[in-house]
Amino acid sequence: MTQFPCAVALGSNLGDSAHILSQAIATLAQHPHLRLQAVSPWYQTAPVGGPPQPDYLNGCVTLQTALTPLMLLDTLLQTEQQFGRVRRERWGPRSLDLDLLFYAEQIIDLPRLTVPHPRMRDRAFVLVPLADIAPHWHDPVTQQTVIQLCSRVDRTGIQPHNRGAGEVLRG
Ligand code: GSY
Repeated sequence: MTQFPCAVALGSNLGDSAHILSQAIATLAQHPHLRLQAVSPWYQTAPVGGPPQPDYLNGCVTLQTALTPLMLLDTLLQTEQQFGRVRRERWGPRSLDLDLLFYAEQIIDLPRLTVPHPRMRDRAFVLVPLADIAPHWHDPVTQQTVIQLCSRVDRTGIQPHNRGAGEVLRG
């Protein structure tokens, strides 16, 4: 079966975010139809938008899957719910956010899903960790690579987290 390379952003600012992110990645890694490829370092990031809220912990993963984009979206939503995600305010704090950024180099425009993620190009909290693991991924909409997109965003408020993802994965 054809495997498609995908990139997913992770974020958390409620609860023990480092633990939640590492457990979410462990859950995705155990999924029978997902093959985890790379995990970025974590970054502590100032919140963008919404009400006053705590800093986020953000990171990205790349994976391979034969799931369709909507099946992958549903898997990500189920994983969010497993970690207590309750959708309250649109831009409010959350225990776990999983956003599908890229599905190969496909452009997808469905009522439930837009890929590449429509706001990722403005978000340093997505592009900085993504550039660590997929700098040459090609955005099919802008024709820019991730490293090019990353060079255009303001990194103010983005700091490496003292507990990197590798350490979290090792327990
Ligand atoms: O869209 C993801 C949730 N989110 C974040 C986030 O993950 N990180 C930062 N720094 N700000 C955010 N604002 C929202 S909404």
